[in-house]
Amino acid sequence: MKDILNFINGEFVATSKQFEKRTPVDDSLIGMVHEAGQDEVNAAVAAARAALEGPWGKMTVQERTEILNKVADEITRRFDEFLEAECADTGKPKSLASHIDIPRGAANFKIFADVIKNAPTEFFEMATPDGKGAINYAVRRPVGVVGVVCPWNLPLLLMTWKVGPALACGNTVVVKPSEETPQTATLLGEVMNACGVPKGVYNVVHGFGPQSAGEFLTTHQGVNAITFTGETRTGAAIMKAAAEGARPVSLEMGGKNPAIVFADCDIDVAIEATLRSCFANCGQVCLGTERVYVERSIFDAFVARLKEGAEKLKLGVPSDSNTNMGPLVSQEHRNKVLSYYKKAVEEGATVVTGGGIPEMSAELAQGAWVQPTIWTGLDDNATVVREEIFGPCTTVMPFDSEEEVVRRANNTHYGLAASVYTQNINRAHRVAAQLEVGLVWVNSWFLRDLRTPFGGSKQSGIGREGGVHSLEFYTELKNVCIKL
Ligand code: NAD
Ligand code: 6OD
Repeated sequence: MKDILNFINGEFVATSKQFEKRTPVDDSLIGMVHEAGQDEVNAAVAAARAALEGPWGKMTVQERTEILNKVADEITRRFDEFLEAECADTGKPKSLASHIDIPRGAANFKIFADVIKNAPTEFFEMATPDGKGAINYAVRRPVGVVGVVCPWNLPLLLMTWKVGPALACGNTVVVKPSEETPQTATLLGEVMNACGVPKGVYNVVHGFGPQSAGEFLTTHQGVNAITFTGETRTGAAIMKAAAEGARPVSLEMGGKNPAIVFADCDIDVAIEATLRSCFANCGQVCLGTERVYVERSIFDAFVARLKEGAEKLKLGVPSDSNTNMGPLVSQEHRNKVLSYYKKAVEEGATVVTGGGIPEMSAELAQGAWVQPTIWTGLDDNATVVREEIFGPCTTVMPFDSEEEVVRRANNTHYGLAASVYTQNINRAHRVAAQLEVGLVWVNSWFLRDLRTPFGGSKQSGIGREGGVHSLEFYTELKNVCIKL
């Protein structure tokens, strides 16, 4: 059994208060997580401040980005250890994590090292009454100590998506991983030390949200900016905490993402992408689809093919290369998802497939397994059509016109992502333009170019990250005006 420690000022730190980390595959104990209290959070923030004012803050962009490229290479060299830790914490299949989570964990350091090296700033010449003129130029400076609060669904990917650009821009960080997925953030501490990242630049404090490390970090006045990924309700609490001291926030939050399937789509493409968007990572992807609108003339055929695909998914242990669906992250989350499965039926859903707990072998029976589930027969007011479930389930509903489906897709407080399936290029542009979301995929899903803006509208987020947009959050842009 492991001790999963905090990482503060380049050292692994144990505490007297610990909590269990169990794997959702079979509920066996992986290790004890050492919870950071106020003292450890204070120490982490102080270490981050000292590193900012010391070696990290004094490095050139070239020196810093060379180190970050080494970090990426070291993650890749220790790929199997990261894979093992991530799959044990989350239960996700290795086939998935080895293509998405771990490679992106490394890429997030390389890409943002390149972005910061290549991002220009503005320059303006101006005329003045004395005829001599003035020049203006902008320079980027780090915002300071950044608090990074992370969720459990793509732990390494989503943490490095923030830490990569924050460090590239010259900031220092204190990371609060999800209590459900503590391991890879700690492992990254070893990588930081091995690559010569100065102590205090990257710190990890473990614990929960309220009255624990999450709250201690976000209310700490030594933290200059907070970047958060997680539920909308938590984001609102963090925004309140950040108001004290008027500190900036970047919030990536929940979604209730629609897929819109027009009759003129390539149905093979639509089915393949919708199966992924509904069921990949056991439905625990913020960008995942939980509402599928299908044009009435192809509705029955689409539902039949989606059902066939869902029923072919192979639930199993992460190490089995045939597994393409793992358990949910925890028993607690399974209870939440199952309560929605029950609610759907109470509100009149037809269960096309799934709807309960699958039969697993005796050794996996204590795991957090649920069946991939498809409902029809619900209208837009049903609870499972309105609320984010974050499980492997979706409602499929027919529509009759483009105007109708756009209105229904937009009828939500969320605004993260949408997918549109059509071969009519005019329709693709027209519909994409009208959807009230931060991200639209046409004939695809979760196809990511890290140079592009990423984030949600409405209650799905505040701000954009990705490419130069990350620089907007992780740097202060300062204008220097020189009178000639
Ligand atoms: P969560 O909001 O419960 O927890 C996220 C993090 O916040 C955890 O580390 C938690 O300990 C911490 N936290 C909780 N309360 C806090 C508080 N009061 N102060 C400070 N920290 C606090 O989210 P989750 O259950 O880990 O993740 C699932 C949610 O995340 C879903 O809603 C999903 O849509 C969303 N998500 C969004 C994106 C995106 O990019 N928009 C990406 C992934 C997940
Ligand atoms: O790909 C990314 O950069 C990103 N932030 C993905 C978010 C997925 C949500 O679960």
